Amino acid sequence: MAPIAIVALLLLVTVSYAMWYGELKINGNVQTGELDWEFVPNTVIQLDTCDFNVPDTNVPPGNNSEGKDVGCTDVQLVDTDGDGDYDALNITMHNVYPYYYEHIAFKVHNDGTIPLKIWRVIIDGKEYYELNEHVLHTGVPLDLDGDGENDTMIWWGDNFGVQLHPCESADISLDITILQPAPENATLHMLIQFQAIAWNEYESALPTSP
Ligand SMILES: [Ca+2]
Ligand SMILES: [Ca+2]
Ligand SMILES: [Ca+2]
Ligand SMILES: [Ca+2]
Repeated sequence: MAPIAIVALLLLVTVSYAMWYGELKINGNVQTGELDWEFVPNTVIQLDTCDFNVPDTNVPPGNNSEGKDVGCTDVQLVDTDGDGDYDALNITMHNVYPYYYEHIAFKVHNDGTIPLKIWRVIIDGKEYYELNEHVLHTGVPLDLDGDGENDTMIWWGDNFGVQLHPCESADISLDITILQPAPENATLHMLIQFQAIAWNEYESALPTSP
């Protein structure tokens, strides 16, 4: 081979290698991007705040025909992992009673660099997955006062498992109903933590038997 041809070949190989290496680096960056998300501050909306007087809503609707304001719900955003973003709801229901109903909605935002999914919630230390698919119609029963009987039911709104690209946000909501075994005038508390996962790890990270 003529020396000029060898130089040309070497040049071609070098350019190809540089292009291939560049592509690898780009893919590598996608894989190792930052998984980060937050509750957007000031997006919490609720039916029955404790900040001012609101007539209680009961289920079935119309139970509270006199429009009494007996109970109320306090919602605070908490940063449980100390990364500077809110990731949990601290919910305290004051003076509540069977059939008391509350609705809470908020926005979650992907402030990292890779697509993610809201993966699971942890309520007072217990993990829940795939909330829409498995318990949409039956709800999640909870025993918040620890007497062995479920006293509270949660139904989740949409957007669990939804894919959020960087900078995207989604609305998530929950309905809370106090059940019959709850005592009158109870103060019930729960901490609901949310955890997200990289979009491509979501399926493999779900428990096999929910
Ligand atoms: Ca975060
Ligand atoms: Ca109220
Ligand atoms: Ca946090
Ligand atoms: Ca209970």
